Amino acid sequence: MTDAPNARWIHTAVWTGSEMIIWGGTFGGTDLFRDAGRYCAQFTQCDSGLIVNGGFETGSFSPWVIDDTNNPPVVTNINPIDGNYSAFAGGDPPANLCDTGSEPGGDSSFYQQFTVPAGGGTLSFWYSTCTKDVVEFDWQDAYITDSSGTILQTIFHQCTNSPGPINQVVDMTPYVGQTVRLKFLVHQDGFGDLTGMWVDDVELLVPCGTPSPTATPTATFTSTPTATATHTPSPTPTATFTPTPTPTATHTPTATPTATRTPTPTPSATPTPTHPAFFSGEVALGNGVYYLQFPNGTPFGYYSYLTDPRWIYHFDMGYEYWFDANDGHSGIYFYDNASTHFFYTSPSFPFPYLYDFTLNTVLYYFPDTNRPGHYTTNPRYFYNFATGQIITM
Ligand SMILES: [Ca+2]
Ligand SMILES: [Ca+2]
Repeated sequence: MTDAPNARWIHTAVWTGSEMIIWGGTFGGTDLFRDAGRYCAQFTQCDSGLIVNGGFETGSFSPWVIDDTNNPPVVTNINPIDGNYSAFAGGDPPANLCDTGSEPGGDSSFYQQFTVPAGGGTLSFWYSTCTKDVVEFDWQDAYITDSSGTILQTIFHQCTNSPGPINQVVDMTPYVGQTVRLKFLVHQDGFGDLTGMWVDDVELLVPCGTPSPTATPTATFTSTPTATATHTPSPTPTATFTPTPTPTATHTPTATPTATRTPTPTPSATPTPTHPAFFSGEVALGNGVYYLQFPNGTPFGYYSYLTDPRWIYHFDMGYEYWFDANDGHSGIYFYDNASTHFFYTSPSFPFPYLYDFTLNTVLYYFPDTNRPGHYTTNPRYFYNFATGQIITM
């Protein structure tokens, strides 16, 4: 398992099927209650299918793109890493892949372009190499580039002789939502001492069970939430709530909030009286984890109460400290730990609309379209009604 959390005891851990979520606990007298996290288990990773023909078993490159042609890369059945075929760049194919021979001067390269899904995932590929030269003159490179070919990350730059295949992995979380290329390149100097590289089994690994993304996550955020009603939150701040809000936010949810606001159902199981009205209807899932869906059908999501029950750990929003708005609308103020902003929201505001007292505007918090019941996280995407921009924070 990778990304294992620090050792601790008296903690809570929940296995969601793809991630271990851990919070609380102590170790060596240190209180780790703020040291929560989500941990991916390597053994649950599956091929997302986003990289097409990653094993080159079609016997050709498509949809890989051949970029530099000194020499043109080939799909070869000579010394394949896995299956019948691997890709090969450099050398002097088909006569001579390695050793010495007729060596062009220049680059031999190919790439595949894809959009990194929410969560990023892990790029994995296998390669083997051969050379009669040194890195000052010839090289075997792998890159992450943007869609214009500008290098974002050099995965390796080397000149090695490694016939035994090597597995290389790349964390793609820095590129979530970006359209990038995975590019392989061999450079030769034309002296006659050849250099080459085989590539095979290229995959973007994601937690097993993740629906394979069909669109870029950014594309789903382009639509502006349409609004038609006017809502003025009239919070009555308590003494503990320092910023005196005078919100006159105009925002416009599609549904008429009053229509959806029905008397709060009184669930037979759940909430302890210490949880404010906002959380009415929450369902205890065990191990201290709750799931809340509002009467209008909108999920609030998954969260747990910390030792101080005014702190919740929301699986997507992060840490939130709540104040009951006591406004008769089950409204709530959140102190958002990640942004240090104060929010107001309620089941009829309705969440995921938030009034941000620092930005003085209504925000719309974007759901994660790939994970029902979840909202965007790492980064969190919001629509800012004051600027008309989508922001992360
Ligand atoms: Ca293969
Ligand atoms: Ca050379």
